[in-house]
Amino acid sequence: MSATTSARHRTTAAGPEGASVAGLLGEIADIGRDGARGGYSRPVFSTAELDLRQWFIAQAARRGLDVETDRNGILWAWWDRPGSVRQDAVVTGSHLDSVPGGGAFDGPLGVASALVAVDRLRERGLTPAKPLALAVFPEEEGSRFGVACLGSRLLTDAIDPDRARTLRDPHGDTFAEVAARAGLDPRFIGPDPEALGRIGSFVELHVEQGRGLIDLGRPVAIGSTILGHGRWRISVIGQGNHAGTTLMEDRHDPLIAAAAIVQAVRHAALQHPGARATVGRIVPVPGGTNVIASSVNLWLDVRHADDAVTAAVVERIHADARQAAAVEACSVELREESLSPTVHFDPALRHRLGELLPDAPVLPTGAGHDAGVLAAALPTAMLFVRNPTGVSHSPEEHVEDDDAEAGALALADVLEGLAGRA
Ligand code: HGY
Ligand code: MN
Ligand code: MN
Repeated sequence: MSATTSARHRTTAAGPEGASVAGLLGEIADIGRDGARGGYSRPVFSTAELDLRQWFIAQAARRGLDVETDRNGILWAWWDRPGSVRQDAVVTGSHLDSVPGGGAFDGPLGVASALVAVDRLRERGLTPAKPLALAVFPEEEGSRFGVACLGSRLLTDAIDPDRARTLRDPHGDTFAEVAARAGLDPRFIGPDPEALGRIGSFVELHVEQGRGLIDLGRPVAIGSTILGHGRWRISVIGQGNHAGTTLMEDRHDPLIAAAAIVQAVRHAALQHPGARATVGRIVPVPGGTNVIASSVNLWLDVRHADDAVTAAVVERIHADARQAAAVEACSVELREESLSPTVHFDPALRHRLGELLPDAPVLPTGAGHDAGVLAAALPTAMLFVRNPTGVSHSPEEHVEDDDAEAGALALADVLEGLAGRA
């Protein structure tokens, strides 16, 4: 695949009648189930996620959409009149990759709702005046290569392509190697001003990752802001040794320091109202039951509306980490892996959505999204759909069928309002 063209996928007959969001999600319900963790593990370009991509391509083709894969692995399914110029397009979509042991809705709800919104608009007899496109972004969760929203960051020149190519997954495979196996040419990943230039506005529908809509008793909300957030890797280096032959007083055990650091993370967050800080992943090396680790890697996720506070929390944690390491005669390194400032969605677009969905409340989110990355380059907005558990990044994440349909209908209203009728 060359830098400019991209793989096209054949289109066939018109779409299915009466597809529902729940029905579409039911079609993929067995893809990527994680028997060990529960929920779903669908890392980008894994067999599971590739199967989901093929499912989307088939669903889009059944709707007569013109599907292409771009240089960064983003899928674009176009609904426009033959020969029309693809500019000022109204784009909607989300992602299909998941966190380890994630829920069924984070990402796929937005993709399935986009397909059903096309069905609803077709049933209304709509021919959109502006080009419409459905998009699927790779590696939104950053679960395999560590950088969230990698696809939309590449598209918008928000990450150096050389850095992206050399990102490694937990098995040591680089993004370049894995992307090549998925059919991309890693030489050409990177900024794509032509693809970006086609988009007039982007609206992402997503399961709400919180309890706002439950408490308000509404099915759908409009997004206002995305909380600033970043990821850091903390490495503690000690002395690997034998668990049985090393006296306690002779140990330099990085896991001891790491345990203190995890506690320090909670403490630092609590010192700053509104801050959120998490260690969700900790990996001792080599990781043997009868082995004192030689080093430990922890990944830190810190979020706050004020980027200066985020920096202060990280600095506090870094100072505590150095102290904890020193006590155990270990050393510590902190490395920023990604940082996203707080995003305020485009006010004019948000106002327009408010006109189109007058009953929808406006809610912030603490979760990052591709809509947040794209916001640096073009007007973006989000819709959230009620999640009765309020839980996400867990198998307990849920959306009731009726709310899912309400979300798709709201998305259809937004797409029609933004794209207009030809
Ligand atoms: O981590 C996040 O906020 C998003 O779910 N990727
Ligand atoms: Mn998501
Ligand atoms: Mn997520």
